[in-house]
This record gives sequence, structure tokens and C-alpha cells, in this order.
Amino acid sequence: MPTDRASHPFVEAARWYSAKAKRGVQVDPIPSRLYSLGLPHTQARTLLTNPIQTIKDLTQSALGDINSAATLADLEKVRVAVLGRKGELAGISKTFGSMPPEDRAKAGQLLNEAKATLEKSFEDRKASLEGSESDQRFKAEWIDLTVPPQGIAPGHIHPVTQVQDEIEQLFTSMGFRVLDGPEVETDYYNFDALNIPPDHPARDMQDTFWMTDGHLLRTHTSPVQVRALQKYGAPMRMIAPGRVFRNEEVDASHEHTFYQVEGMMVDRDVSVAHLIYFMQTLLSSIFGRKVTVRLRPGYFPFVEPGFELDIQCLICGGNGCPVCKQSGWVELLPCGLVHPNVISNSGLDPKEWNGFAFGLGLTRLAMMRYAIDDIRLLQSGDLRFLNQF
Ligand code: FA5
Repeated sequence: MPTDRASHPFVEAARWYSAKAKRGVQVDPIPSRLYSLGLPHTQARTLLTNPIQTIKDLTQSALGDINSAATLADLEKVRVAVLGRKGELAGISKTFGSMPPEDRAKAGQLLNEAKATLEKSFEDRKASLEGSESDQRFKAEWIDLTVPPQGIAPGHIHPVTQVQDEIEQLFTSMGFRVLDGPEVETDYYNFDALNIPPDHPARDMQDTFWMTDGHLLRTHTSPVQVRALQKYGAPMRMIAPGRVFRNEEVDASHEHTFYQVEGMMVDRDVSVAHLIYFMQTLLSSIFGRKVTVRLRPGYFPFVEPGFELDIQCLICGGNGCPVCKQSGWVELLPCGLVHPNVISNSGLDPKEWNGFAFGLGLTRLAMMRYAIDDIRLLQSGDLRFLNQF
């Protein structure tokens, strides 16, 4: 191995010679340039006396080193030590100047042959080591390309959107148009136009997030009532599903960001009977079975009269749970007849036009529909939850 060569630097041989010389012992002189070879002492002596044998010995030992190199890194060390620019073969060729001319030609030819032999054997060993190293890598990193891919799991519609789609289909089938409104609203459309002036206590029930320029994140979908009538006039049948925001404590049934569906019908001679008909149609279509509801008076400045339509809690069957706050009922569908001030704020004559409006809690409806017992799950982004729908 190259380490043997390195561990016997030629300088030791030089010391041996100078010690003998001091004691007056006659030894063969060693040319000073041999110091740079780093050959073991015996090799250095042989080289001087028998260069042919030296080259043969070196070739044999280098061939052994090449064939016993276990890794590409070991093999490279042997190559540098034997065939490198400052390697053993190069060192021997430097000694040719001090050889008798008759030896020099023969040694030169032998050295070239040795070099060719060693280079070939080095390349062969390298190819074989590369082969076995890549074999090992292939084994370690093996993948079966014939296994069919698992494929991308198809996504699906969020449960709230599923219910929204059904409501849109139902109402469009009854002649309602589906409208949209801005989530960043003006104070005017969110409150004033809906008969909620700045100092009205009803504003306290719908605290929200304010922009520095006076805009706000809408607290309900009701602003679309006035926007729709201003834009399209009457008669009007519309629903407006969308996202709304409130600055309030989050719990099992309250989110800061949730969904509502506004509904409104404005025409001549609209009555509470029309309102109840559409509410019943909506609920029986969504639940596909009889659900227990109750209608009670409710106050909203933009309807008169106003009602709260509550649904018996489908999570606990009316026995009481965190979702219904132990009451057995869930507020779902506030509604009423559109207040005359809202009609006139929309640019219409309240003596000619009237109507009903409702503001369905879409997120809560999805909870009831799928028996989801915590509203926070719906926006958690947790696939273990969402993949159930
Ligand atoms: C309103 O937002 C009125 N705009 C509804 C309305 C429209 C009344 C038209 C009359 C005519 P309310 O604040 O009650 O009302 O909210 C309506 C529904 O949204 C509630 O019944 C409830 O189902 C849902 N809701 C209210 N707050 C939250 C909340 N923090 N998290 C989830 N759902 C909520």
C-alpha cells in the first residue's frame, strides 16, 4: 500500500550512508536527486545497482496495491503514489541520468511498459469498483418503476359550499337571481341604509373590523338588499350568499368569519305568508325531512315586523348542548318584512313596493345538516375532518 512507501522516506537511507561514511566504511555513492524519491532504503539500493529489477518489483507491488484497493478513494491514493506526477515511476525516470547508457535504454522501455500495464490495470480496477459502488447504490435506492402510481386524491367541495350550491339551485328554480356584494363595505350600506343610524344600539350587536379609511368588513349580507334594489329596481327576487365578519368571541357556535345567505323578495303586496312559504320550502329541501322550527318575534331595524326562525338543535335533539347553548334551539333564520325606510333608501316608493327578507346563517345550517358539533372545525383546514364530506 502507498502508506508503506511513505513510511520509509529515502532520507533514512541517506542517514545510513552518512553514518557509514563517518566511520570510514566504503559504500556506493547515492546521487542526491534520489533523496526526493522517498523510496525504502532497499529499493533505493537496488535501483542504483539493478534498475531493471527495481522497475519489475515496483510494478508487481503496485499491481498488488491496485487490485487490493477496496474503494475508489483507496485506488486513487495508489494511482497518485505510483503514476502521479511526483509518483514512483516519475521518480525512477529521474534517475536515468545517472545510469550507464546500456542500462538506460532497456530501463526506459521497461518503464514505459510498466506504466502502460499499471494504467490499464488501474482503469480496469476503477471500472470494477465503480460498477460495484453503483450496484450498491442501486440496491439501496431501488424503486419499482412498474408499480402503478397512487394518483392524486381528488378534492371535493367544502360542506358549507355544498349547502350554498343547493340553496342557489333551489332559489334559482323559484325565479330568484344570485347576487354578490363587497366584503369590504361602507358604513352607509352596512348600517345607515338599513335603518341603523350611527348612534343606534343595534350597531353594538354587530361589532366588526374597521379599515383606517372608514370602510369595514361587512357584518352581514343585508347590505346587498339596498345595493340590489338600487341597481336592478323592483320587482326583485334575489339571494346573496357570502362571507361576513364579526369581532366577537369564538366558541362552538360563533366564528369571527362565517357565511350567510341573504334573501329578498320585493313586489306589490308581499306578505308574511309568502315569507313563511319560502322558509318552509328552504328547510325541507335542505334537510329532506321534517325538522322542528319555531317562529318568534325578533328585532332588526331593517324589517318590520321581524322574526327569528329557530331550528330545534339537531346535534342534541333539543336536549341541550354547547352548540345550542343548552337551550335546545339554534338561531338560524332571522327574517321579516322589509322596513319602508330601506325601500325608500333604495330609491323606491314604499307605498308601492314592499317585500320580505331573511338572513340565513349558512355556516350554522351546514352544522345542523351534517351534525357538526363545533363551528371551528369548518375553517380549521383539518383534512381528517374535511374528508368526511
Ligand atoms: C343578521 O345578520 C341579519 N342581517 C339577518 C336578517 C336579514 C334579519 C334580513 C332580517 C332580515 P344575525 O346577527 O342574527 O342577523 O345573524 C344571522 C344569522 O347568522 C344567525 O341566525 C346565525 O345563524 C348566524 N350567525 C350570527 N353570528 C354568527 C357567528 N358569530 N358565527 C356563526 N354564525 C353566526
